[in-house]
Amino acid sequence: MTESTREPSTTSTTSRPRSEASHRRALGSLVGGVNSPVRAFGAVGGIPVSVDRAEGPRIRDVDGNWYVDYVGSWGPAILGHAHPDVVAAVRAAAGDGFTFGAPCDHETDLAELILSALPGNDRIRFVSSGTESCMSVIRLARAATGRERVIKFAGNYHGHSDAMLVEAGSGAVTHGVPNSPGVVPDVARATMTCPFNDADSVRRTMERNGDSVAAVLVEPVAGNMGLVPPEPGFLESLREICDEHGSLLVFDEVMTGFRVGWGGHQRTCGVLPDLTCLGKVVGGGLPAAAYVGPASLMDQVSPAGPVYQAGTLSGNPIAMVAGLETLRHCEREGFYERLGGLTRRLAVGLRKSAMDRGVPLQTTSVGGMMGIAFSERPIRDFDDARNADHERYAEFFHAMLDRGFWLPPSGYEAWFVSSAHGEDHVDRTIEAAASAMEDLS
Ligand code: KE4
Repeated sequence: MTESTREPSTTSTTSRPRSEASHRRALGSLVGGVNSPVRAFGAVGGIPVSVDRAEGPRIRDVDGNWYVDYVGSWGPAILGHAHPDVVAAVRAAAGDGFTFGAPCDHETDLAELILSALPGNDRIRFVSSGTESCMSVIRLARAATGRERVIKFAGNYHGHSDAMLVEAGSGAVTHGVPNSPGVVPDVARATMTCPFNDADSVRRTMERNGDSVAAVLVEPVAGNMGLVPPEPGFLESLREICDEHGSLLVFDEVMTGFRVGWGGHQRTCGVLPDLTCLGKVVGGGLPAAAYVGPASLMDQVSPAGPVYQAGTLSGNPIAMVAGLETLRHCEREGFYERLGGLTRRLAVGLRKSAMDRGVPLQTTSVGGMMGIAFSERPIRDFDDARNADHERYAEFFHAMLDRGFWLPPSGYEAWFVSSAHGEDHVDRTIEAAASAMEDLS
């Protein structure tokens, strides 16, 4: 998840006076007026739109405008917003108390369901965010291997822990340098970055550093530089390379877990990681994430083992119930076939609209997630993603917002379709996009 630094010139033509007032007020107390940077519209310009309600596939702003939503709160809303079954389950659980700070069967219920979807894993630890999941997994990998270094991929985002806020130098492999003030250079140096879809760069890195690399951490389908699927053989090569050098392979499936299919991409691609990070969908929209692995690794985490990790609200009973009810819907026969078909319909339709108008647009979909890039050529890594036309994306974003469609406010983000979307929503989106593309400069 990386935002362009260029200030786009585009702003929406629709006035949203209440959103503007909300944002002005928020600026007086919330840093940047938001609680997560991407919401601030930095990559697309204009005033962030404030929301007061969402239902099914739609979201409503404080000026009363409804939009077909393709952000889905960045992935969690896979059933759409306020699904009645999830609302009912959360209401019932809330009546029993919000948090106990003690073991609760809801945690074990969700744990067993998730582990049933990820064969080869028999332990899970719930945390409250994807950042915590990825941060904890790195600590565990370092403890389990006795090694310090980690390899990640340019354009992959694993939350905001220090070790993960690392920008590669130019080109292929380099020792990491911090890409945020406050990240200690020594911490950043332990993180090396390779180009996504370039297994040879990982091989070269390992040949130089293999005996010090604790883990290779990858988004198996990259969703933080637009949507970039792994090329055939890339994940298989990472598995082989890790086996050769005794490093752990970690799939960050915070976004892809239960989004691209039941379990995650590892079920689809057949490459099994040593450890897996989960988040978003598994909490059903409430704060819950997890990391998963075999007992041989996971039982090294406290209190079963010496690797410390803890959390006041970890396994929060209401979040567990929301996750359970959500996954029970996802588990139903045909759920992912329908979701994947709808998402593909959208991707194909947008690309055709663009081609009919001579607009260079790449679209990709994997399961219930999709990506677009205004680019002459397909996006295979972060350099390609950065070279796409993000100004044109910003124009398109506002043109679609004005037409009642809520896209991610950054060309580096993936789109998310929910089971509440129907063909009519998708077809109206394609029509609106065709009209919006007519207006692109
Ligand atoms: P959180 O700490 O935001 O729950 O999860 C971090 C994370 C880890 N791994 C992957 C693959 C992720 O995509 C994320 C978070 N995703 C972003 C959107 N691309 C969250 C949106 C935001 O930062 O506001």
